[in-house]
Amino acid sequence: MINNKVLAIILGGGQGSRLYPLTEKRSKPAVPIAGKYRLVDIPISNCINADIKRIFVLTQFNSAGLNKHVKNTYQFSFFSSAFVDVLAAEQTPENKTWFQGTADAVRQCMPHFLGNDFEYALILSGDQLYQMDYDKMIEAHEEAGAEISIATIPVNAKDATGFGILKADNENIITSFIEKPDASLLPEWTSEVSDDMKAQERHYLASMGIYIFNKDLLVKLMANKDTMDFGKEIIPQSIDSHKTLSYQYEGYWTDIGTVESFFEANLGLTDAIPKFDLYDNNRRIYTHARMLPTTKIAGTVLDAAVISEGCIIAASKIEKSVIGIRSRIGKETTVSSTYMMGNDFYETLEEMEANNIEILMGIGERCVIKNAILDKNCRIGDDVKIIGGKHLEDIETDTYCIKDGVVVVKKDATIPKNTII
Ligand code: ADQ
Ligand code: ADP
Repeated sequence: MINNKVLAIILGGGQGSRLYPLTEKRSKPAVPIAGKYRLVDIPISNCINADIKRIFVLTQFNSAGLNKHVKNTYQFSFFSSAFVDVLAAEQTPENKTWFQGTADAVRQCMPHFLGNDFEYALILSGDQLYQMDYDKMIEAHEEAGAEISIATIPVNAKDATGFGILKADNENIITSFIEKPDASLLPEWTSEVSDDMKAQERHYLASMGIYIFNKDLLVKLMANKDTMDFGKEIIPQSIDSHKTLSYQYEGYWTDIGTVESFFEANLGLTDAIPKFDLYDNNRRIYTHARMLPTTKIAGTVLDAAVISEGCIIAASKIEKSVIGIRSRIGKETTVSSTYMMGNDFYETLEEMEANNIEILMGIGERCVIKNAILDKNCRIGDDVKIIGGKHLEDIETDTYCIKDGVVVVKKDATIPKNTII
């Protein structure tokens, strides 16, 4: 029973500034992904699939959306020890500040963890898209007699400077580690990798930011109040004195911590065979069971479109786009290369009349939307053109941002009719 031994700790995010404006009104783990899920569903589902069901989610600030989502989704039997608890940074007489880094987040929450019986702490990032069998990683950790294990993946030179890079011996024990090396240092950091990885020029072994720590060691390391970060301090300082295993993974894994990578990962789901497999019987991704009605579509050409439940669509064309729950799209509108997150609720006909709403939730008629992310509950008027692209400069207005060429319409924003972005 792995669940008895392992406590999972999901690092739900610092300030979340790289995902702004998606994190303007919610904490990072609550950001909607893939039409009907939230970021936090990914690591939680990976845990549940590995029979790890005692899970803490650490977040910088509490958001009603995150708490409600976790409470509504992860309900376990009254007689089971399973739980998913959100821990937000809190001011106490000992701690007057927010989490100062990943290790500080874990340190500040240690009293909550130690109230549980466990042998291993599995520390996970909250902003990665992947399906990994953590139970196999725990087995490898036990077999090697390691005190720390780090999940690792071969990456190319371009990506290597953004990760912790390491070298391991023949037994996969880590011998050296450098956090985010300068490009000039890379030649010293290549590793022997499989032919498949070589063919993709992935010569560097990167930390995936997924760690197993033996409980006693974690308690000891957390007693040092000067270390704030795992990648920058704890890991490089520990590898010499504590047996640290590199657990190599070669499946699909991507960071979704920036607007650009988040956008690419979502649109990747429209591929004929997406790298992230939501249709896997054994590695299911869980989310809030909303009991929504089916989607209704009239006169729309759909090409590589991922459409969630409860939508009402009359668009002329939707291509290479992910359309979130309860979305409404008006007639003669075309949507391409766009992630529309959908709506939290339906406006009733009475509400529409009583409030004298001019622009309904969703996208109006005769619009053209391309290279955009539309956050929840936004109202796009008729005849609006939003066409993102790399030629656009980064800007921010009250209702939208442009980041890396992607136009991000903010949550609850209204874009008046005839607007051209
Ligand atoms: P980064 O991803 O740059 O590198 P970091 O910004 O510390 O590291 O984030 C790690 C995870 O912790 C993310 O999910 C983030 O949202 C969360 N996090 C950050 N600060 C937090 C805080 N104050 N409170 C709660 N959660 C917080 C790390 C490692 C690298 C490794 C990459 C792999 O340091 O060695 O290669 O992850 O992505
Ligand atoms: P999700 O679908 O994202 O899992 P819910 O369906 O539980 O979440 O609810 C989404 C949010 O929308 C909730 O916070 C709910 O209170 C809010 N909501 C529901 N109906 C309305 C309404 N008529 N006006 C404003 N907010 C609403």
